[in-house]
Amino acid sequence: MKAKIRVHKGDITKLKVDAIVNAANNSLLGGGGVDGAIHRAAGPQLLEYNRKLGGCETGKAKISPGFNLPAKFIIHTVGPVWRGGKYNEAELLKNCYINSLKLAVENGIKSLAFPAISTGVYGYPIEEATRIAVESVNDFLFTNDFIEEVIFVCFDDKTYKVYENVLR
Ligand code: AR6
Repeated sequence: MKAKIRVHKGDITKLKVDAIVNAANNSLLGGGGVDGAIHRAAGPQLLEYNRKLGGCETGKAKISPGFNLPAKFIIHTVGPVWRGGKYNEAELLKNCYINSLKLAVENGIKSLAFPAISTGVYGYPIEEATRIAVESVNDFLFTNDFIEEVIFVCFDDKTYKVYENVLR
């Protein structure tokens, strides 16, 4: 079966999918932006659980239960901080998508939703980040047919328009 890719405008914490992806930081202990929203919606058990995960390197991914979320799991990945583009940011951002998808397959996850990783506080230019997001997911799905649905969740109009353009 060919996996479906779609764009959704809204709050990722509301989605009833097998897993939502969190744009976390290396501590995995919460923060602002989508990370803060996910911790608030999942409840305090998430912080307790993540304390045992021992953090996460940039570009890698770790999994937790969804706790109070409609999603069953949360895949926490850590995007690169944008430092002008010469510090391996593109490769690290690609790794976030690929490693999240690999972890999803390992855990029997068939539907997952990604936020626009690194494009908020971490400052990654939105057009470039979106191209990497879409290409990485497309490449992965081309060789792996376990995943049935990938949703790119955009929190604001600007991000939504960029995703629509890149996907078209
Ligand atoms: N649902 C979907 N997308 C959201 C939501 C939401 N509820 N809230 C924000 N976004 P950011 P980063 C969008 O800053 O750049 C945290 O403090 C947001 O509009 O959340 O990877 C972490 O702990 C933007 O488009 O993540 C790290 O320290 C996108 O999510 C740091 O921020 C990513 O913005 C990670 O920075």
